[in-house]
Amino acid sequence: MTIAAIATASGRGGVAVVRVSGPDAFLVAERLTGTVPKPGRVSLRRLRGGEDGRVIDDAVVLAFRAPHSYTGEDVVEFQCHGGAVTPRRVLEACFAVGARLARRGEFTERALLNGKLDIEQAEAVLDLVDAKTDRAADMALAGLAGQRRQALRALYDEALDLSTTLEHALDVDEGELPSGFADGIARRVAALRDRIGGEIRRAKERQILRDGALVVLAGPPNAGKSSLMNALLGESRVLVSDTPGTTRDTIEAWLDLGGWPVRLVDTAGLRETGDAVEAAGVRRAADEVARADVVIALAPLEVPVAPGAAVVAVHAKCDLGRGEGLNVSAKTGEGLGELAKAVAAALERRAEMDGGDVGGNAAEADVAALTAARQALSEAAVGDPVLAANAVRTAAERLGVRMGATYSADLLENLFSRFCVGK
Ligand SMILES: Nc1nc2c(ncn2[C@@H]2O[C@H](COP(=O)(O)OP(=O)(O)O)[C@@H](O)[C@H]2O)c(=O)[nH]1
Ligand SMILES: [Mg+2]
Repeated sequence: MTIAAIATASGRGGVAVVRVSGPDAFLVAERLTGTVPKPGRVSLRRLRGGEDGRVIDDAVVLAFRAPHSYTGEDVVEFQCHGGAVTPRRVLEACFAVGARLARRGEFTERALLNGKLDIEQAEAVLDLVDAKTDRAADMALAGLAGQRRQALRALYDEALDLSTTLEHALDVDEGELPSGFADGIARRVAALRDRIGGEIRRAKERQILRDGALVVLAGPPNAGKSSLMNALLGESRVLVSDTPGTTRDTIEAWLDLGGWPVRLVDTAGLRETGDAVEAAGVRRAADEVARADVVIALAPLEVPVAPGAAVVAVHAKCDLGRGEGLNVSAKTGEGLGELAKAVAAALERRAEMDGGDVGGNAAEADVAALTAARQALSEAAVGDPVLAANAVRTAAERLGVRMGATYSADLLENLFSRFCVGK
């Protein structure tokens, strides 16, 4: 079945792309333009549609023959004028000659089914579209190039090779082993552990870069939280006033902090209050603090933070007088750069930490498998050759889970439901 969709974001724009994929893609193009498009050639064509065959646009037409296309099928793309009307009319013209509307992620799903992409690369496509910082986009591109898979494969191969070597050694007399055999094994095990550690760090970094980190400003009313939010954003996003209790709800904005995509949240000042609305705001503030990856605390915190969360202690309004912690002033800008650096450093450390939630995406599953493999390798250091061989084999198996990974229908559905129509 031939599918079609508007691949560009909706709204007012100079150009929009209508993408068509499937066995009848070239036929669709022929019906709209009057000529069969030439693969690999760019042409400017008049598009006709509607019941009366009226002119609907002049568009640039690109054609790709299977398998040399994004989906691996015949693909035609119309680069038409943007806006609310033209792309819709081009799309409707495609429907009129037999195409149907693509589901979310269906182009990428077809690419996956036709072997043009693997699941990691399909995820990377989504990450690239969703990327909020340069660093997040670079990470997605590395995933698209298959770097993550290659790194895992290299670790798996080494674990497997070590395991084979050890098991072979169990079968021969100790005297027949080359001198320094045990030391050599110990060195390789240690080196593999370190490499796995590096890969865990990268997988965690991928997770933070994908989801964004939650950074929460917290402290008593009038401490200067909203002013600091505005100063960090470089714009007047939040209302600032000398009346305590001005901010009653949580207010958030995306921010690039040293390449880390950060959801920065300003909260109601933490205090006892008789005002019901303010009290609800204070509860919300405490909830955000409890979830935060990093809390920027403008006073000692009296509410709990999540395990592993970092607290950056700040002395605000330092233009009025200096104090403990990082001295910052929203008014003069002093210390803002240092604050951004401190938060970025806290996120770096968080990427290095062990543990963490294990949920539905590939990065999280990688972290779990890598952590289990590293744990198994710690047990290989005990010196007993049988135990060591078992431990290394377990490590190889843990990594292997992520190599020949099979994916359930649920996982695929979950992945593609996060795409937009047209991708
Ligand atoms: N001198 C000075 N005053 C500040 C600074 N930051 C905030 N203020 C003032 O402190 C008061 C409370 O600020 P606000 O950001 O609303 O605090 P919040 O209640 O913690 O959100 C306002 O009158 C601000 O103008 C600063 O860096 N220097
Ligand atoms: Mg405020």
